[in-house]
Amino acid sequence: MKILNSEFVTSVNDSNKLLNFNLAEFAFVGRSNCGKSSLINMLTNNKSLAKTSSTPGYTKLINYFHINKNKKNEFILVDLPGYGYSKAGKTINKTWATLIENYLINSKNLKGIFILVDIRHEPNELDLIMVDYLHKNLIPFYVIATKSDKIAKSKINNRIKTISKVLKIAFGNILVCNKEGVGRDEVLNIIDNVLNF
Ligand SMILES: Nc1nc2c(ncn2[C@@H]2O[C@H](COP(=O)(O)OP(=O)(O)OP(=O)(O)O)[C@@H](O)[C@H]2O)c(=O)[nH]1
Ligand SMILES: [Mg+2]
Repeated sequence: MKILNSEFVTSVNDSNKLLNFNLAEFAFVGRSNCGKSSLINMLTNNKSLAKTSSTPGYTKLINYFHINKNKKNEFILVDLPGYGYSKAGKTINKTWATLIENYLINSKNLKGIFILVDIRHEPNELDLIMVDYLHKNLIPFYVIATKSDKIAKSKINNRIKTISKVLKIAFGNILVCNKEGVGRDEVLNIIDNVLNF
């Protein structure tokens, strides 16, 4: 699938203000700093689309991006706040969790979630809660191991095995990505298949 244009629409900090574009929507979730915003930029070939930062807890709002506006294969990508950022404090973390949960429950056009995990780290309790939650609520999801350039190629398979074991997701169902473009075609293919189902 070709990405012909991409634009930031708006940020939302209140789950009563979720937007409805009447377009298929795909969202990115995962721990703070796992690479959600960078992946959106990689997929759209637009480095300045989603703001990224080496400081964890950077994305605090729900950010909507309109992709292929007025073109074939038009859709929405959604950058969600990362979970589990310890320094944010309990109250803020709870606000984010509520925002994410309300988004997941109330987004009428949500067609798929990408759960991102940093390939270097074992998925934690919060990742497991997310997988469980999506399973229980019958929300289709895909797991992506990010930042594959940060480890030796020879170690990738072992890391994927660990992630697969911890999350109880089949090895072959975990995509490998990095911000330089690895995994781009695979992720866009998933979106393409959903759009043209
Ligand atoms: N080497 C490498 N660094 C990456 C990759 N993806 C993200 N990063 C870096 O990791 C840091 C966090 O990336 P973000 O995309 O901002 O992560 P995020 O998940 O959006 O973080 P929050 O908004 O805080 O939840 C940034 O410094 C990125 O440059 C990757 O594939 N490879
Ligand atoms: Mg971010």
